[in-house]
Amino acid sequence: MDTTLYLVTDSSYHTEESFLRTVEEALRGGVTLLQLREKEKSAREYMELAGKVKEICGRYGVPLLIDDRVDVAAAVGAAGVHVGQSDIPVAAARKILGPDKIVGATAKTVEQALEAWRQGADYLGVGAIYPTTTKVKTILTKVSTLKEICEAVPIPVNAIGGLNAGNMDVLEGSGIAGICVVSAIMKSEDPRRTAEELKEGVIRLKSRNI
Ligand code: TZP
Ligand code: MG
Repeated sequence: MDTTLYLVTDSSYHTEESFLRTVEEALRGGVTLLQLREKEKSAREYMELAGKVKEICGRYGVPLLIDDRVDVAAAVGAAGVHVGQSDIPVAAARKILGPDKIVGATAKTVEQALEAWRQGADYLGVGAIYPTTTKVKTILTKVSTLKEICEAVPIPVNAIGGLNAGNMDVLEGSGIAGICVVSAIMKSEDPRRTAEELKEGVIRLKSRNI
């Protein structure tokens, strides 16, 4: 699993065709991990879309994770699931999916990060670093907290929230493994180019972390 450039999707302002095209262009541009995040869809609709996205991800060798729904992840044979603080706990997701699947978790404090890691999380998403236009219940997380979390757990930690190629330098020295983005790519006119720029930026940041 490589969390360098982790695309979290939002299909709400796309037709299915433009959504799938955006996903594929982003994968062409170098996205390394992809989470299908659907808040409005029924389980059936979520599954149908997941099947289509999984086929595209498969062609680019990129693991597909499903947000919130462990049942949907299991049913479509996704690579794993991402759970937040109000979703089923990491340990329960792990129990259902087994040791070989990826279970990621959201953490906003060092305590939440340690708990998720102890329960078997494979990576953490931490944020929001900046205010976000994406529909989400979140609070801002200081970069200092992000750094403390990176130091506290031995698993990859990704920053999320309002990140784009022009504002990610605040993450320098934080110890992140990568970034998660939604709108930077999903709302881009050229998702492939945007993914390339973001990935270059993250790789540059990480090289300065050492
Ligand atoms: N969790 C914290 S911020 C966020 C999530 C899902 C949304 C990030 O979206 P964007 O568009 O990259 O700000
Ligand atoms: Mg959730």
